[in-house]
Amino acid sequence: MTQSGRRLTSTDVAPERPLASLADDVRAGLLSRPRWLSPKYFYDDRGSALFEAICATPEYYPSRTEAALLAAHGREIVEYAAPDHMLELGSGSSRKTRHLLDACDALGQGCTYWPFDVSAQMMLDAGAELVADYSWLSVHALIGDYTGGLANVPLPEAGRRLIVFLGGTLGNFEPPAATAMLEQIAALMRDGDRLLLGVDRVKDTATLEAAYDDAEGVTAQFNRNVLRVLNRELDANFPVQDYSHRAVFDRDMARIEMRLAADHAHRVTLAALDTAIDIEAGEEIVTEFSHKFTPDTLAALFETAGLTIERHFEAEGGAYSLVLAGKANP
Ligand code: SAH
Ligand code: AVI
Repeated sequence: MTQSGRRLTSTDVAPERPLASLADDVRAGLLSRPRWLSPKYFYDDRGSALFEAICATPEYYPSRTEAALLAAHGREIVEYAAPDHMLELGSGSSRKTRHLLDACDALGQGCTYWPFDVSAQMMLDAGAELVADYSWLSVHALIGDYTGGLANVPLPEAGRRLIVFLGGTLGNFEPPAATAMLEQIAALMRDGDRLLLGVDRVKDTATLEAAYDDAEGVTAQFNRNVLRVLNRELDANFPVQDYSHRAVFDRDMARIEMRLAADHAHRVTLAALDTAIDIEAGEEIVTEFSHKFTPDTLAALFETAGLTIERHFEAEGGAYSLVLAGKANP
């Protein structure tokens, strides 16, 4: 554990089960059809900064819609959950979490904060700002990959827990993995503990596709960033600028599919893998799914995971959902 100031600590969280390496994931994904890459590889320092920039685009409504819900209902959420410890999965910049911390502040609810993210620098920078801004707050940054499981998260035994998973990030899992993730969250919860989950909702195709293909091209840069990560980490030579960004809403699957399409045929060498791949003109690599929910699909997901929805805060027109849940049979 490193200590950078008395109220900010950081710990590496060991995966509970072996995780595939980047090399293994890339071998499996890029050699299969359709070709795919895991979205967790977007988030190096540049990717994390680009995600923040996406949140500031006029088209990407999920972030500001969720922020408005947290601003409006943060106090009620904190009053209801009365957390002693708040664990946030995929916390990123922790920007929206401030609404919950402000509510803790206003209610005199002492609470420790446990952000958990694979993007360490972004989390540590955010943690340093939080301890500077909230004099009562201790931040225990957890560095790791939550797809490796949550059993090794070192939460204190005593005290009520609020587990926070914002931004619609659960939607980046395919349905079986989303259920498994909620089950793992449920396994961390005891009587009186709560989950606060933010998810995006199914809506018209134009709004959804614009949110993932902003006019300024920030999302396109974010998408292509995964190829830069492979170039750097695997000594590869993807011609990054020769891939076009695509974002398509598949209504049957209720998900946005982000892809990168090769503008021309080329051979990519991945020196660290001792492999070369021939990519045809127009060939696509799937880089992210972003599933969207309805009240019914949300209810089914929670029920399967053994969680009961206790409060549901909806944005105008059902654009976005913030859900507070407890364990069905604690
Ligand atoms: N919750 C924030 C950030 C969302 S972006 C918000 O709503 O604005 C998704 C975040 O999840 C990023 O910070 C990214 O680094 C993190 N993340 C993605 N995959 C992850 C994984 N497998 N394990 C841990 N963190 C992950
Ligand atoms: C982090 N995650 C919920 C974002 C989403 O909307 O699926 C990532 C993102 N991809 C493109 N824009 C934003």
